[in-house]
Amino acid sequence: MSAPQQRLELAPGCIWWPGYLDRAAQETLLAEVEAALVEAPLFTPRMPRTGQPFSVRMSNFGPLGWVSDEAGYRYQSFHPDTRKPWPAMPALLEAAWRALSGAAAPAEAALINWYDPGAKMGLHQDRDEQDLTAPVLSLSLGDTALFRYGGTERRTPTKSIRLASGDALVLAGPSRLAFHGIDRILTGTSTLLGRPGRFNLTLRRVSPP
Ligand code: MD3
Ligand code: FE
Repeated sequence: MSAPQQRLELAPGCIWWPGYLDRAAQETLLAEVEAALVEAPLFTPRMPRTGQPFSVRMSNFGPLGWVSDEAGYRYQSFHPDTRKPWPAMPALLEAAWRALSGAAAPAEAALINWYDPGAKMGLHQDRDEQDLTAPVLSLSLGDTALFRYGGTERRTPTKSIRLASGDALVLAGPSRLAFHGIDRILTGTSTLLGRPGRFNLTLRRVSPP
């Protein structure tokens, strides 16, 4: 986390910190993610009602984890396949949350998103949290992603940026309910993982303060 830090406000409340994690911090975080995935393997979320699988696979750190299946989107304290509690939140994530979120209460969930080359995430809003006033913090590892964000209505025009390994993005205030998604992964853009693909870690406060 000792890289030179530049803060860019892309939209009101949408703050981008390119290269927030230096290479050593990215390697530390990657090792924590790989260790967590032994205990809490990536699962394939499914769309509510239709059961259509996501192309992104997921796991979580922390007391609560985001899951999705035919029954709906929700936070729960255990892995949907193993039924075991999620692995503990790594110290590095707690530190990034304290440094960047501005939230008084700790994050409760860190969603791990895994993008194989070809995976994408359609334009959506994050509104499954009871506390919609708390910011969201995203950290990227591995190949660069083409990230798209708009406004609080689906028809608002969108802009795109490339989220690279080590980048942090904070979504607060008016940007907290902005539509956003991942159009594609640009393979061959990072040497961190030693294989194509991308992890995104998304930290959230779920319960009211
Ligand atoms: C803008 N993840 O997990 S991170 C998600 O790269 C999600 O995996 C994407 O969207 C990913 O829900 C994007 C950036 C991000 C995360 C949360 C947001 C942008 C956001 C919440 C509100 C607005
Ligand atoms: Fe999202």
